Amino acid sequence: MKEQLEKLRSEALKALAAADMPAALDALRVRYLGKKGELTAILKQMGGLSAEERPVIGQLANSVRAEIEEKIAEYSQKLGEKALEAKLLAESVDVTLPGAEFPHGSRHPMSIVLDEVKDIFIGMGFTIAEGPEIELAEYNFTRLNTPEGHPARDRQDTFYLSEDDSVLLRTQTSPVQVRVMEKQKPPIRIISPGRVYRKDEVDATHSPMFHQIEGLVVDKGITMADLKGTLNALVRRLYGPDAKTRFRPHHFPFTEPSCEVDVQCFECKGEGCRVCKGEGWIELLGAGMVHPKVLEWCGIDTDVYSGFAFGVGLERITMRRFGISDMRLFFENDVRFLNQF
Ligand code: 2NL
Repeated sequence: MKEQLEKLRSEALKALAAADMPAALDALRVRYLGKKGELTAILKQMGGLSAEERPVIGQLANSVRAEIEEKIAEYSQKLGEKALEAKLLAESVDVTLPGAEFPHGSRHPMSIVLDEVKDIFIGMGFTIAEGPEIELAEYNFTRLNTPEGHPARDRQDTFYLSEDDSVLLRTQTSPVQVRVMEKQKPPIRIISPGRVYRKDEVDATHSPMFHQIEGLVVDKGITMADLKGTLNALVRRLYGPDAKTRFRPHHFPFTEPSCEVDVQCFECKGEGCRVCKGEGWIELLGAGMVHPKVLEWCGIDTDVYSGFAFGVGLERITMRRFGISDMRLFFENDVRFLNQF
């Protein structure tokens, strides 16, 4: 029995030393020390031993068991440490590696200029007003002193959405301002930027969809001087403090009197060149004193209040601002163009 126990000890220790996984250690524990294991099988023969031999063999069996248990504990801890080390190594990150580059977009030139214009007007106490792109002809035309039959309502120029021409894609953002005047008592100081639609063929300076920024001021004692001061401030903020302006008489149905505002050509300083087509001036926007009928139809008392309004094309001022000669570049989304801003 002594030899059997010694053989079991050396076999078990060899097998334990070769185990490479915690599960293998467990299996060996069952095989050698389990209830139906090899050690138990040997001890079953104890009955045939003499009284002197029994305690000697018993002691040896206990020391074999203790030694195997000790080794199992030792190897099991070692295997655990090895597994943790391997896991940490597999999960390790080299924090000194350069980060993955994230491609940055850039702002659209028209967004840049629109934000500038908004800032300029917010600085003068204006708020931003927005409204629907699908409008009633009532608000887009009639309420702006452009009655049925007026040439500006031509089916050739306007995207009508209903057979009776009562619903359309707005041709200007003025209807937004009419809706504000209807609801809000003066003083009113707003700008209304947004998309507008006209049946134009696409070329370098035309598009069936473009962007307009309209402005409206209604208060007591508003005169043409307020119009000139406000629009001069806009032009000088956009094109520099030395930009020269010219106010020319014009006609719009919704303003009286009306004017167009030109800025002196930055290329030739008024001499006349290719950029300004020999004029020395470049047309920038339209404006005027709000027609009394337009105010009255919104319930504003023209004995007390007066106002001025203006409209400017965002594409046009952006082209002038960055020296862009073709409007189609704004809508084609070519990154070689867009990345330059
Ligand atoms: C242009 C320039 C303009 C207005 C827009 C306006 C708005 C209201 C009342 C009166 Cl609510 N006027 N807007 C005024 C003058 C010019 O746009 O070239 N339009 C065809």
